[in-house]
Amino acid sequence: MKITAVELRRVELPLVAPFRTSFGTQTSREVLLVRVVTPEAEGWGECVAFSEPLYSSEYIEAAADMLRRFLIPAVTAHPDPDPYRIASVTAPFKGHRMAKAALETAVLDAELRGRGVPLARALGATRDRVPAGVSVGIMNSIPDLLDTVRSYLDEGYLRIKLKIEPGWDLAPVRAVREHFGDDVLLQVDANAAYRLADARQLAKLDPFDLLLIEQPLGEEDLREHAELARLLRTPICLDESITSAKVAVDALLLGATSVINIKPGRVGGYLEAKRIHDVCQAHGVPVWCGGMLETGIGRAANVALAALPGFTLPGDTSASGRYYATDITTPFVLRDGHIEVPNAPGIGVEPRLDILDDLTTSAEVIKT
Ligand code: OSB
Ligand code: MG
Repeated sequence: MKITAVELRRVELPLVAPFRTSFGTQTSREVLLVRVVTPEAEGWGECVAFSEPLYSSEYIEAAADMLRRFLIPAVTAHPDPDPYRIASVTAPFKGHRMAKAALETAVLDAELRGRGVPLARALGATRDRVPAGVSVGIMNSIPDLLDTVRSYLDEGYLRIKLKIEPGWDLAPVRAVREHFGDDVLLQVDANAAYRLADARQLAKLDPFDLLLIEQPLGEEDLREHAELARLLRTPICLDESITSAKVAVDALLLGATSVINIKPGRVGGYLEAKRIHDVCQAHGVPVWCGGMLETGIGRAANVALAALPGFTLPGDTSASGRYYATDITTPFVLRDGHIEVPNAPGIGVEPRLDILDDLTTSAEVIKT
């Protein structure tokens, strides 16, 4: 494989509605895209880092710097930068998994397009559509929340996830259960907003039959999550803490988690994500595909991953319209509560270059 150029492009898309989590409120999404050019094809990767390091330590400016100064030079200097070799080439540079994932995905996309192979097939997908859940932000009031949840259920979403934080946990869960019943697949996500001392408050969620509680404690709090798991009936599902397949195994063996949210960007790419899927599947541990408010580029690849057989719970793989009025690819739509898996080569979608150009805030091409 030969890479002739790599482009780093930054775009900004307004969100259809503000999205509030325990770590902040977003009204638009700044995105870093990586485009890899080879003689045979071009490939795209979306870096899932946000503008600020509030979800994790990574942020867009650092990812771009990392790519420009270390990752792209190391990969393009390699005589044969095969996608399956990228992780070992970038391994000497510590951390920065979201930056590494974006580059690996772009190279993988280019290689698969060159061979005419869809990403879903390359990863071992067994389905042609995936069930869609939706993540519902913290709202200003319970009536606002109920209106929002009602409209998502009307659209056909098959699972609701409520963002929670201290002061917005029991009341929203109770209200949603009271209004929409016990049959709604319901889970909550705290984005690390609690401490182990909050166990008694979190145990009050037990009667509501939630599928899981996502990342109640801090990213590095594996032991505390294991302790909390013994105090709750609701299963714990780690998100932020799971940074690799190795950490996933450690967390499972410690009893810190019994379900895993797989986000390819957080773990360094789709190949590592598949390893987590494989080890969880072998041990009967359910997984689902998380989201980072991706554009159609990142969403296409997530949907391919979510089509693997071990993804037994609906993911945060919502339709494009849940996030953006205008997406940079053909939008993903909800049909019967499901999203169709792209079956064209590579990630299977093309960026709409006119829209992409309009939303681009900066671009740089690194020639090799
Ligand atoms: O914790 O899963 C999360 C969005 C941004 C950052 C972190 C998270 C989320 C979501 C929404 O919950 C996921 C999505 O719909 O893309
Ligand atoms: Mg989460």
